[in-house]
Amino acid sequence: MNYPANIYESIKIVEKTRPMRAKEKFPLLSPDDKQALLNSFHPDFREDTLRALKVGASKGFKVPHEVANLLESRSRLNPADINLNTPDYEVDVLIIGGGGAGAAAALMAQAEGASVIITTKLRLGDANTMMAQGGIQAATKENDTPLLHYLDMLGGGGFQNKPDLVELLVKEAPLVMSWLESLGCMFDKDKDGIFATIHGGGTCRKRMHFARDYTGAEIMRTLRDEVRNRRIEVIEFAPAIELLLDDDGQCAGAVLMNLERGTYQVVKAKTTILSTGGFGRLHVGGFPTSNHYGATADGLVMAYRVGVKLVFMEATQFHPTGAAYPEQIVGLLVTEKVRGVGAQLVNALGEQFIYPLETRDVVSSGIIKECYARERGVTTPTGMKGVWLDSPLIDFIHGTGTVAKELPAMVRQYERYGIDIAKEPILIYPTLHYQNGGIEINPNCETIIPNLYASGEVSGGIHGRNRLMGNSLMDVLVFGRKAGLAAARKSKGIKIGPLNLNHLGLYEKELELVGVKTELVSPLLLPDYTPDIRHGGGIE
Ligand code: MEZ
Repeated sequence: MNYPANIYESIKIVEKTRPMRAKEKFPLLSPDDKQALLNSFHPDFREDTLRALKVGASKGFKVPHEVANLLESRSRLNPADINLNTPDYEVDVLIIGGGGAGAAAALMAQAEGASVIITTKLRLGDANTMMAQGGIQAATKENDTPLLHYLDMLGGGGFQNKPDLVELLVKEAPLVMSWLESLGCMFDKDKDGIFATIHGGGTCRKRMHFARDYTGAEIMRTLRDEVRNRRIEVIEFAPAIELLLDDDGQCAGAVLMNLERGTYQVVKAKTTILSTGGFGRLHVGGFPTSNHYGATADGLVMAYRVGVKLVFMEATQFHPTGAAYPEQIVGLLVTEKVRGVGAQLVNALGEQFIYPLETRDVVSSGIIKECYARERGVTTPTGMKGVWLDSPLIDFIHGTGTVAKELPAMVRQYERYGIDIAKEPILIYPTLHYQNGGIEINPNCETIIPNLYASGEVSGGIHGRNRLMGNSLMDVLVFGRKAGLAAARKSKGIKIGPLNLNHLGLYEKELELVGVKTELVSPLLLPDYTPDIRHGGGIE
């Protein structure tokens, strides 16, 4: 690769310090030092990141400005334009979202005997599940237990996670691995046929199962095939734009919008599951993102209008290693597996500055500090700063060919731009990766609105303030399955009354009462591309 001179010079320094660093283990931070680092450098703690919500069930709670603006905006719908008396579809379980959580919910709901529709904004499988790379956590090994997994999750989440949700995830995780295998999902195995596993950040055991660095794609491929094989009805390019209630205040389905024609369709449903994913494409704090284009917080907006509560929305996950160079891929994920198999984080002077497998919030804060407080980052031609992820160290330690074998997706991502990551380090900076918080649920995935369920990234509480690697893929499966089962069972004894959209008028009134004047309409559906993300959320 033809690098600009400053980048090239810095690469030479990284190469020089590599043999010495290969023997060096950077010490873990003490709990106090971690907290101090977070307080000073994590974007969640910047004064200008959050603001209190003015209306709704979580009025007074602080959320990122970008989220607050969307929650306090107007509906796309004029209820007078819709005839709710003659629904286009009637179904037991409506699933909104075609990612991992939605697909898992659909499979379980159908197996329970319910009629099921999945409706999705883009295509089935266009979701963050597909884009998760490095692995999925489950305590399947002899030296591991669900209890250790539980403790790691609490440690990662700042000991604030909802314990009953964590318990469910860790206990069901090994079973979910067997379920995936039974559906044909192919994970990497050791020579003896046992799952290959590595560490992720904040894990006390090697619990990360993977399919090279295409783990999410392999899982989503399996689920998508299964949904198709079982002939579950999927309506594509048809985002839900509002939830429906009946006169008893029960959730009763949704209004869909045909993305191509702009026309509406009404789905009357006995139970409704929101699996719409997260908010990465809101570019909270001006950060680039690793998320797919549909991650625009649609589920949060719709659910907030019918009265759900939100939790942990003040905590956003910035994945430590988003691409910082070349410009064309800024923000794309550079999987944590790169560190899991041995790469170190190194500044412009070729020095390690943080243990690479601290939890993500801590590592990201360390990188921001290194770039902006210690000024030991590398500046790209557009002015973005970054530090090195020393990928060639992997082959240096484990032998030539390890990078090619373990990280084929990463190799491809960079070879398009003439960069050989087995020979040249990767320039990275934190990227917006995950919505730690979301809709409050119980272990049955129920929200406080009767017959409305939520699963996957749109829900909150499982990961507390900070999720660990590989627990999102497990979350979408454990809670997707749970939501599907619970909603299907509930739908058997339910009667839904006449449909209404009265909550829209009530919400508008609430906005007016507190003086919110806005032209913004939501759900956003697709990102609004003019934010200035060139500097990667830097703090200059
Ligand atoms: O869980 C994740 O976020 C994940 C697997 C990401 C990654 O770094 O690969």
